[in-house]
Amino acid sequence: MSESSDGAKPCVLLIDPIPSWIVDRARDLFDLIVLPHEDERPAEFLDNVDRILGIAMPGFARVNAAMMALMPNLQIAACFGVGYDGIDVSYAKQHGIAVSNTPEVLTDCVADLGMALTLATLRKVVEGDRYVRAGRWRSEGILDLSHSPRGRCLGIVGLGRIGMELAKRAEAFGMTIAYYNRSERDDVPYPYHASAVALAEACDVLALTCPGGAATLNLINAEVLEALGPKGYLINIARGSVVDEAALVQALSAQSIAGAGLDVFADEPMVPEALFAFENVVLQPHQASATVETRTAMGNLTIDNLLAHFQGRLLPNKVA
Ligand code: 8YV
Repeated sequence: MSESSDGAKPCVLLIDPIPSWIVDRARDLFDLIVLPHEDERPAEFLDNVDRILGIAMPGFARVNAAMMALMPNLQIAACFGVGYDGIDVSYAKQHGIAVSNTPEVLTDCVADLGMALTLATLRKVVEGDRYVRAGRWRSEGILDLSHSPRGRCLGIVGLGRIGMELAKRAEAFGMTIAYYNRSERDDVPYPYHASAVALAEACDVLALTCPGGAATLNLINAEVLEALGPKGYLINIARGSVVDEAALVQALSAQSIAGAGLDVFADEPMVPEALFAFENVVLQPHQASATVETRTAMGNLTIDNLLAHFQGRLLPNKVA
């Protein structure tokens, strides 16, 4: 079905981790080479670089110009994720390499984790769990009181599909919504703020759902955190690169913000160890879209994009 005109299956490089059942499906359709990591250079890869026509890759894999330049016949990079900031898109465009992603199928799960982090942080869910397990409830009495989301304002940086779903969930918990975007939307009822600083000043919980990449690098810096203030919380389900992590550690140490819920980090899986010390910080291993259901849908969509390309059809999710 995915055969090219000479009858051969197209050769695809798949960068792990992608669920095993998706890898199995891809193996049926493509002549598959699996790389454990984008930095690996095993012989199976190096001996076949000329044959590789497509890449399937996790959103966070760094498929930069040097990596793509190794494969002179590369035609498509299909990203297993909505954020494709790991791909050098301008190199891909210059060299006629198509780029696709997997939007929509992960929107609900990512928004769910954004809400879960908001609740976990404000309501001390993880801190409470640690408190019980350590026997402190018995020895020290009740945990310090937590905070209700009700009546608080959720400020969303990047009001796209995921931001909108997070807004819906937050409204169900009695929160009001405000946002900052590259440009104001005329189709939402929420107040717009013209900068991240202005939004941080106006909200109680600042949630990041914007794309990563150069345009948002360190957007949440010391000034924004100061504007968020000692009663404000930061929630990041976007990309670690959006936050100046040193400034965040500094703000948490100085208690100039109230806490943070973080699913993403600048140099994953390396998490700044300074964050481990804060009881008011909830840490997750970049798992917002990581449910069996969503990762299956993402994997199938990644394959659909590759198949569409090799069969000469329009890509369902072409981003470049
Ligand atoms: C995944 C993501 O963690 O979609 C994204 O942008 O960050 C996640 O869904 C990643 O792409 C999995 O490979």
